[in-house]
Amino acid sequence: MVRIDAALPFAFGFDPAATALVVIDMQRDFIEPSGFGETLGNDVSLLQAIVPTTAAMLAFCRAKGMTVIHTRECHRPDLSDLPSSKRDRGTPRLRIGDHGPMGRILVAGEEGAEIIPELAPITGELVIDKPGKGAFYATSLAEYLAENRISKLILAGVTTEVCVQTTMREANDRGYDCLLIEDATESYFPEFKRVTLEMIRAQGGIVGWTARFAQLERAWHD
Ligand code: TIU
Repeated sequence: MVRIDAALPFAFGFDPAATALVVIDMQRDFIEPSGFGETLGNDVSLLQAIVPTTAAMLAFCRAKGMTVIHTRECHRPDLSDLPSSKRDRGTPRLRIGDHGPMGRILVAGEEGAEIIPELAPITGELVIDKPGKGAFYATSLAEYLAENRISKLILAGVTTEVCVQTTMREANDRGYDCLLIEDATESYFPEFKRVTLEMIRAQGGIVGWTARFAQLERAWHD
């Protein structure tokens, strides 16, 4: 059992054999210029700041033999899993499925939908393609976790208040204890990240826990 005493709002304990690291949507479309994130009007450079910490955490969890799962927000090439409400929302420069410099925006198999090379999955790691913001909606994630007897999740990735928070809430409702790593998640809106971390751990951990990567590392060595 590993116990992070410094986690908020109180200590987070977990059995590494029954815990998975879930890295959410660290894709070129969100993190590099000319992808989905930028077409929505965001400054994607903000997200690049968490890449070194996320890479270090990935290496650490792999070395400890933990289950690692990656997700990608993307759609089938025929867009049959893309509701018109999602495609037609707002006035982006390019819409999902349109051709951009990294291929078709947020479409499976295109360059932009790939996970950035620094965080590329390795053999044996599950990669979940998801059409929604949450990783449980219309995916096999719940079945995979049950089959592998996973009861707790450690989360990282982007963006904090959109896909990460939605996934964490979906998991929390399904009975998973969830820990979000503060310096391995980021938002295009720093204020949204700050308040999301606060709302997750408010009311006695209504959605779950948060901690920094160094606190996770230290807990393992104590
Ligand atoms: N726009 C935004 O902040 N996020 C998304 O659209 N997807 C994810 O968070 N992955």
